[in-house]
Amino acid sequence: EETYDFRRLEAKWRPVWDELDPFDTSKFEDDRPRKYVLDMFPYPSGDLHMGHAEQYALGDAVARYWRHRGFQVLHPIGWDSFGLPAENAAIKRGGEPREWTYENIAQQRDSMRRYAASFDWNRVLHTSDPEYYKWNQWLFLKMYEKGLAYRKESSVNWDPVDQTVLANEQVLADGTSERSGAVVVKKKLTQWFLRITDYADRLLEDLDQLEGKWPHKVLTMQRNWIGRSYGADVEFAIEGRDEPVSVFTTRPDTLYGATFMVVAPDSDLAEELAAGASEETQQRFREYLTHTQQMGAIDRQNADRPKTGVFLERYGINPLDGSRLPIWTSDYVLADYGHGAIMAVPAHDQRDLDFARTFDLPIKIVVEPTEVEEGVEYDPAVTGVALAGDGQLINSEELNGLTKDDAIAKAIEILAERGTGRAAKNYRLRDWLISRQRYWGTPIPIVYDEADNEIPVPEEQLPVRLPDGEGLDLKPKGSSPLGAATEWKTVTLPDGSPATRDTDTMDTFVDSSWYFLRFLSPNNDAEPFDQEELKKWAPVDQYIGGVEHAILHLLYARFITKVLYDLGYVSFTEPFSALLNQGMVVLNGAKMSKSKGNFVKLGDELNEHGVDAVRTTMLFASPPEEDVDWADVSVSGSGKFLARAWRLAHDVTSEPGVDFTTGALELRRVTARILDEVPKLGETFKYNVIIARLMELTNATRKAIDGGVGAADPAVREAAETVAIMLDMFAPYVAEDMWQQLGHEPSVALVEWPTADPALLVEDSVTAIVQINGKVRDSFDVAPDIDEEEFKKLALETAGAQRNIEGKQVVKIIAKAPKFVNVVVKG
Ligand code: ANZ
Repeated sequence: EETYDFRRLEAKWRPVWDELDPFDTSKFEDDRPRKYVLDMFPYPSGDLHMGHAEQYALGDAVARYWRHRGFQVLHPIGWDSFGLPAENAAIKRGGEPREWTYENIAQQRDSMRRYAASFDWNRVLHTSDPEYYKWNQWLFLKMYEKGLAYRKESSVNWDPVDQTVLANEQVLADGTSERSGAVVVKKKLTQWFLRITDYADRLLEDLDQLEGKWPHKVLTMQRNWIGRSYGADVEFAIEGRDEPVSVFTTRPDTLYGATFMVVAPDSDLAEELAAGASEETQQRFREYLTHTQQMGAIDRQNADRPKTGVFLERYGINPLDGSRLPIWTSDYVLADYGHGAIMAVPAHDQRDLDFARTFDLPIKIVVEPTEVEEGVEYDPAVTGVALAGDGQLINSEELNGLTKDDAIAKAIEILAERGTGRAAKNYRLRDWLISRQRYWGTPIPIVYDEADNEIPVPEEQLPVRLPDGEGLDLKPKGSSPLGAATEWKTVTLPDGSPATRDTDTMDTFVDSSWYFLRFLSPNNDAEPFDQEELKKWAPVDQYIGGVEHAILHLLYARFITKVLYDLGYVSFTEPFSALLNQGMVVLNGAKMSKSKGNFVKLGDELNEHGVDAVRTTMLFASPPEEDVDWADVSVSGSGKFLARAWRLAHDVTSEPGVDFTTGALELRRVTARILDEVPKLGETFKYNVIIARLMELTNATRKAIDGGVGAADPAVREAAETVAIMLDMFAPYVAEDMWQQLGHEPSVALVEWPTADPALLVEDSVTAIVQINGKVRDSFDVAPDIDEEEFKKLALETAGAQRNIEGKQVVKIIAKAPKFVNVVVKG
């Protein structure tokens, strides 16, 4: 065992750790404080890749760091194992999603064990196990009881390739499906929703608690996604219609400037209004509607598109001044925001202005801008730029002279008095659509009687097991494959009458919305999570994962946590107290992908350089939030460093337990500085700096061994032990082997860091400045605790002082030991 060999170390320590199981949280339980460190759990598509390697190197450094700081750490792992990739793989290759899924899990699990991630392997869960998804169903039923799960016919996002419904969150900015890349279209279906909009205010306001603990960018994305705006609902009477039409506006102050109304083409209202129009208009409306439905959601919200629309030959009445407003339909008004209809104020809203200029509709200024320069044209009709800023109300009767904000308040007051409007809030957030017409997911625990009444499956009958996929046609066809599972879907009610199961499955984001709680007691079959364990560990202290989950997963997990709080199951309202987003691993600045041919295989890297070198490289390359460019790193460089570190332990000749205080002072100081600095660096995830410090300490120790100090000096052992304990965060195999070489028992992962002796942190000398008549003439090194007289004497003895005093008379010496001396001379 004379040379460092990562293969030998990996083969040696894996079985020892398997046996020792050092991260079994329950086994090592005591009174120390606790931390719950959670890595976002993986989807089992194939083996681990470079992205996983980055994420788990980071998450593991966090977990190991807190263990060395004296905490009990819960660091669990499981698999997010339901979902489309498994189903699509099964369709492509034949066979069952189940086989593919569990084979991949087995492979990933082996890779993670090799990767030496410090997980508690006794808490593994798979969301596709009935023992897990039973509790998804339980959660659904609890929410159903509270009216938080409901069924509704609605226009949904439809992925024509995967033939399934998508949540709004799964439709990308360009209107395509996050999953298949297909352009998403709208379709009407009866589906299950979770009432997340009831929680919109809390989801928004509680983000304030996370300021400074979550990345700012993520908080902003969540805020924008919820998208709350304040304004008013205003009712417009419609000629020839009994009921008025409500519009939502953030600018009720501009009511006198409304010159037309616009309804969303795909709203029920548009269809109804069009039905009363001429045959020709009806025809144009139908064509326009078809055109609108083919457009992607985001394309539609692009404000810069040329405006199009159809006049519906109907009129609304302005509730303030009674003016007649022509009603148009246009795709820039969305059916599912506000009321799907707007009052258009072209002078003050850009989209309305563009529309008015396209169709030659009147433009009326009602807010005179505050800052108008003499002679500069600001009329929107001329400039084409709407006046969206602050100003003073004009042309607006009782609102005249008011500022924008006062006018908003006043307009709401007037509308409320007359019963034609009220203050209102609006959200971009929609209820969470969870029905999926796919096989590989959690069955929805509802049956329907012959009259289509919803009947929840009684809790004691859970889980509703997913039937065998064998023999089912999984190909997407617009309805769930489970519809063909005749035997499974047909049930008999207690009164003997027949009923049919819901054949859709749940969005897999339901699975991941609460999995962090299941880790607390994954084998409990009486409850979703154990209250005792909950008290000990939850909420998650540090969550680690990719920024791609900034909206979807995190919002849903926050929502479900609040629901569980309201139901009395948990005592906290936010699931993740702190969040860290790791960067990506890229190659030459580009994202790696198989199709681009710039794909680095993790397996190859591990085989060539070893686990420790790959992990160390991942964290040494940059601060964890930044991307790692694999073209710029030196994995073999990391390997060489680890070999040098390992060699230190090998060379130490003193016995364990030797008195460090008798060791060489200079090296002891280096060690003490690192012991002092690393805990602080770790708190802010500066692992790259920690690794650099360990390199310095390794070099200093080598110098001491090969120089005068020698391998037997206690300071050398102290340094080598420090390297071993700290390296455990990044290179667990090397660390464990060093620890053993140094005469200790495994595992180094459970060893607390020693604290630095404060005496060693004190600088042994400081540099003092010598001034003559205020001019710096020399400097000299002194002990920090030097006394004043001695200090003056040494100052006067410096060459610079001597030279400048010679032949002159010293009038005064002003000294501030140990920093400076000023000698005042004359002559
Ligand atoms: C009149 C007005 C005048 C407006 C003005 C704005 C400026 P946020 O802030 O996003 O909530 N709006 C309302 N419902 C809409 C829908 N379904 N589709 C498209 N636009 C809709 O935006 C609220 C504003 O967006 C509302 O205020 C309305 O236009 C428009 F000087 O009403 B406003």
